[in-house]
Amino acid sequence: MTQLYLGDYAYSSWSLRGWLLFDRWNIPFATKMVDFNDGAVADQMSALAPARTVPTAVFDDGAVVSESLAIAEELASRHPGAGIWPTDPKARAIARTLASEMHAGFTALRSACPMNLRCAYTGFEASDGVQADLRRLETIWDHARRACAAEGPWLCGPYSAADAFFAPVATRIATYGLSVGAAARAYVDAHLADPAFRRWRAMGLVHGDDLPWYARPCEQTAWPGPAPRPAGAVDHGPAVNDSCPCSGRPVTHFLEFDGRIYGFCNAFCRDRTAADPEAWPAFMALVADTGKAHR
Ligand SMILES: N[C@@H](CCC(=O)N[C@@H](CS)C(=O)NCC(=O)O)C(=O)O
Repeated sequence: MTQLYLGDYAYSSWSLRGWLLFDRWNIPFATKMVDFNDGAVADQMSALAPARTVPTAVFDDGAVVSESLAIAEELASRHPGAGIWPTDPKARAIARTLASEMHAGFTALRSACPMNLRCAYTGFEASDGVQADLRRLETIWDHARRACAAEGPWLCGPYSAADAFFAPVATRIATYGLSVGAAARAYVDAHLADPAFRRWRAMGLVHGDDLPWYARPCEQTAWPGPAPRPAGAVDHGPAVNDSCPCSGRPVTHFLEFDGRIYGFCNAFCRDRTAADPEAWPAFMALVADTGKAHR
């Protein structure tokens, strides 16, 4: 199975792009985490040199692909029916153009506003460079939507790799309270509500330390996306289920949600579910089945 090397769920914007390219299209992979609090990424990945950044995908044939745009293209070639790029040639060309521009640009926004999925700020002052990046984003997003006659929330028709590339940009606009027009705001909101993004963020809320070098000296405000439904870890069962909804393995860790106790096979599985229960389809299916059984 493809091994996908990822950095921190809360802070690694390129890792989020790489992960979405797999998760959004249900392409199987095994996660290999690099710890941003444990020295240089390149050192932790020395076995894969010259790769030195995350995400890096190692395919079954040994190909090491360490640029997120190349991961998108490789996945599209290796899974031609998946729909990673739009099927319509014109929409595909536009999606590729947008993803490439994202990959190469928006440096003012990227350096002033590092992705941080653990908090949101008020009072952040956007520099002229950041504002210019925002105007450019609005221009190319509007162009894509018009040229592709996109009817849903995404840029080029159905969700494509171009949208995966802009997911971390959307979070920056939301969490730094950056000013954009209504169409761009709706696009940002679609990303924040996307279940795949919510799963990634749920993992970011519970895995790893707070990394102070990503913090900005601004007042914090509430998370700008959908509020997760409340759930919390508990010490003991019994749980309504014997096997973990994530893995099928026997339950060892417990979570209370909506008045019932559910079991999981490890603390991470439980905690990421507690962080945003509705983002995890297998868990919500278990909740629905349990509800039916008790009716
Ligand atoms: N061009 C690369 C950029 C990847 C990148 O810069 N990843 C960051 C994490 S978000 C990283 O690994 N940084 C570690 C370092 O530069 O040492 C891509 O498209 O994947």
